[in-house]
Amino acid sequence: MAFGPRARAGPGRRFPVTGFRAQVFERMANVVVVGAQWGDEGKGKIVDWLSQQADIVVRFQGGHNAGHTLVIDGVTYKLALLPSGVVRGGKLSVIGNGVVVDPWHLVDEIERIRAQGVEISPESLRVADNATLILPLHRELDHFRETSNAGLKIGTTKRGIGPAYEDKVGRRAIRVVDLADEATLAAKVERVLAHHNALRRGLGIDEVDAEGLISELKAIAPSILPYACPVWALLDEERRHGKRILFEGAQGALLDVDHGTYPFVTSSNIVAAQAATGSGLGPSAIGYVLGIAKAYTTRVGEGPFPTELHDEIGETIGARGREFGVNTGRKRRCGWFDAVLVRQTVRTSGIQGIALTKLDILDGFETIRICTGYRLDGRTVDHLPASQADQARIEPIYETIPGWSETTAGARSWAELPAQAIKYVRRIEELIGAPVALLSTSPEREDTILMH
Ligand code: 2SA
Ligand code: GDP
Ligand code: MG
Repeated sequence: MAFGPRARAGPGRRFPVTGFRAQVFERMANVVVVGAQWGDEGKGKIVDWLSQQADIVVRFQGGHNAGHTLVIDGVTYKLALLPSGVVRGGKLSVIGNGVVVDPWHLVDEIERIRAQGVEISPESLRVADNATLILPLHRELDHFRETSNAGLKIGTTKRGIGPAYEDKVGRRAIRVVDLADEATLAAKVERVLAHHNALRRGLGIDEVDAEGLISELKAIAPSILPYACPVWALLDEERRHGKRILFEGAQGALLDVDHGTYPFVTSSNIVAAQAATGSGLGPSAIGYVLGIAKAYTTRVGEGPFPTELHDEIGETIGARGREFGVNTGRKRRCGWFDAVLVRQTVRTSGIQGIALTKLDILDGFETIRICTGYRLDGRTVDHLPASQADQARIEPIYETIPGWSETTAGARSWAELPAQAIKYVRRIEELIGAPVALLSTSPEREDTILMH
């Protein structure tokens, strides 16, 4: 076990403290930022905060289902597909092969962010030539599945993410590089439509015309191809030249297609190991895994949520925390901090430190609850069972701790925090088995406390 130089290891501390400051600021490790809950933990803010130390920011999974909010000097930027590093000058932003790219959305988002005064060019943004494209037919299928009564409703963002990943794994996807060659494109379109038109006939949806799709793709190609390159080679080369990479996760580990609350998940791997696969680097490129967790829990879409609050407290947290989808505006479900789930994601992602966000939203609560375990058929379980039926039946076991009446909003040092807030943070550390490396107390970049 490696203990960092400023480790707070001591009596009762039963987890390794891999010094964040030492790893990230002194040893200049490449950091993976991964959501430790169901997404929307505040990754955008933390990636932006960390990007001052990085040369390159890489997205490695998901697509424009992500919604990352950055507030810089009072200006709000809402990103979906573009890496958060894009708003900082002098950084290279990379969309890796693990991402599914809607080319029409990409062009729109570039324009939207440019309109906010941000420069984006093929010098500052690269897209993996082997990334999978999201086509209009993927969006239509996603929308159909979510709105018709056929099949399971997941509560997706209806952006075509799932169907695009299905085609990738089904070996019929059209990739960015295919836009460069007309003959290949035509053959690929024929192949993908052989599958989709058969499916659409069965579902009673109009078939897609091959010529129409080819001409749409040919029209968008010149706007995408200048950004395309073998990202794996570029990243490897830059790494060897000492450039520092920040891997920006989207969604959260509980939405991971393997390790999440399946089938109520997204269609990509989200856990930290995906940073390697989804960018074309080996796992040895990863130096530090930072999990992001909110001081409470939210989820958007369907699926189990053991600590969900259906009362006034849940409404208060949602209203104070402005818990609405960044892209879809959907209301997020809110509940108490679930230490069982975060403990699990600490393990499945190899999280070495946590950035705990939105502590300020809990200011003023008389008491605060933390879920420490689950009860299932009279037994106590210390993890989320894999069985869907068990997930639906588990009941949270809570510990209640006193809240604090002072404000933590905008605090920039440990010394500014009320004693009870510190106790809450310490209890979370104990329960999840990982240190809180960063604490965030407002949407603003500078309202971030480096803990060790
Ligand atoms: P999809 O569209 O196939 O990935 O949906 C599958 C599940 O994944 C969830 N999901 C998300 N959960 C939280 N935040 C997400 N991003 C946006 C945001 C969402 C928005 O930051 O607010 O604007 O509504 C995100 N993306 C996917 C989704 O809710 C399904 O449960
Ligand atoms: P992401 O998907 O993980 O990047 O998170 P989102 O952007 O979807 O949602 C997080 C929201 O919380 C955004 O509106 C952020 O500006 C905001 N936020 C981040 N950290 C804090 C914090 O510490 N306190 C408060 N009040 N808001 C925060
Ligand atoms: Mg989000």
